[in-house]
Amino acid sequence: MPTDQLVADGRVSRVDRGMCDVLTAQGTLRAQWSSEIVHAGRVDPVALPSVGDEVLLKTQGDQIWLAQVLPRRNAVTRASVSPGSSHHQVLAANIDVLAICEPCHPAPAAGRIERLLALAWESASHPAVLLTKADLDPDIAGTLDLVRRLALGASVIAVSIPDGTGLAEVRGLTNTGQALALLGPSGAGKSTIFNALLGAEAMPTSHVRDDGKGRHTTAHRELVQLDDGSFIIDTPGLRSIGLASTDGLDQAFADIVELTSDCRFNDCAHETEPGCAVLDAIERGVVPPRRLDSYRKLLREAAYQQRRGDARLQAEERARWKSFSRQLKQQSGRNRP
Ligand SMILES: Nc1nc2c(ncn2[C@@H]2O[C@H](COP(=O)(O)OP(=O)(O)OP(=O)(O)O)[C@@H](O)[C@H]2O)c(=O)[nH]1
Ligand SMILES: [Mg+2]
Ligand SMILES: [Zn+2]
Repeated sequence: MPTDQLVADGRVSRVDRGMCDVLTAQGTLRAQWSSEIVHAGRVDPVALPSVGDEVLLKTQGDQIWLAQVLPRRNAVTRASVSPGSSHHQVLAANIDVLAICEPCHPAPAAGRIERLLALAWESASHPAVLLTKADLDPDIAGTLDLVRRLALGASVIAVSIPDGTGLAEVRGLTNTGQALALLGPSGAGKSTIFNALLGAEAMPTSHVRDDGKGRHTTAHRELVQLDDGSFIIDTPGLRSIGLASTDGLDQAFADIVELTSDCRFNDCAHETEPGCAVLDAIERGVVPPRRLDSYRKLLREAAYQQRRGDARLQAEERARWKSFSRQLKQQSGRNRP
């Protein structure tokens, strides 16, 4: 009898330090990370299992081990928040729809939506904007119109849990086997939507503070499978989220990018140049000046993060080369007569 055998494949539903819950055909199994996984995570934390990952499990005696993380179709990744590290953090893996939750009340934050849209495009998941607490917005049609103009190419849905508005549309965003992740600030109503879709109070929710801020009620990421076979992921409220690369910005700001091809100068910075199509659109009220500022700010920030990431990759490459040449030297020393 082999002591080491494959038991199941499945999808990671929750990650704790060194352990994962995995949804499998045999139900939810709790698995410990194998030493290979721990080692890979030391080299690059991005390799560690994340909610949404498809994984292989093995048993050894009574213990279930997470043996392998299968290649990801995509990952929602944010730039490291700690200044000392240039490693990125995977928020969720294999995500088909990234549902950006933004409360209508008191007012949606345009800059935050734009930032998360860039994150969604960068991860190659389809972006949706869920305008939550629509029941508290006296002009929901106006809010929808405003957000649709800055969320080009994304599904924008008004959601209200007390009257069930928008829930069917949210359900319609994914098919069997596809995954939708809820992302947004604390208090936006992510867990309330998660519970409503699931039809159970699986995640605790809590009132927002008097200043309108959430209480960071959800502390871990959690994936569940709905009756229709799709997966949904609840996440803790985002405090800050850095873009790891500039890759999603062209799509998030497709209107501005398209205008730039009409600028008189190829290297137009859209600041004071004559014949600038972007400035002209702002003058005509087609593009709000806030949106150009937002694009510039995110571009600067993401370019910086990308450079940090590239510098880390180069340093790792150099370290690998050094260790390889050292090995060669040792070997040729040993082979000497
Ligand atoms: N009026 C109204 N209130 C809502 C709606 N959805 C959520 N809320 C309320 O908003 C508050 C925050 O909801 P949560 O679901 O806990 O928010 P969250 O985004 O999960 O917050 P964190 O877990 O802290 O990130 C709760 O008091 C909810 O009852 C809605 O559609 N309408
Ligand atoms: Mg929550
Ligand atoms: Zn220009």
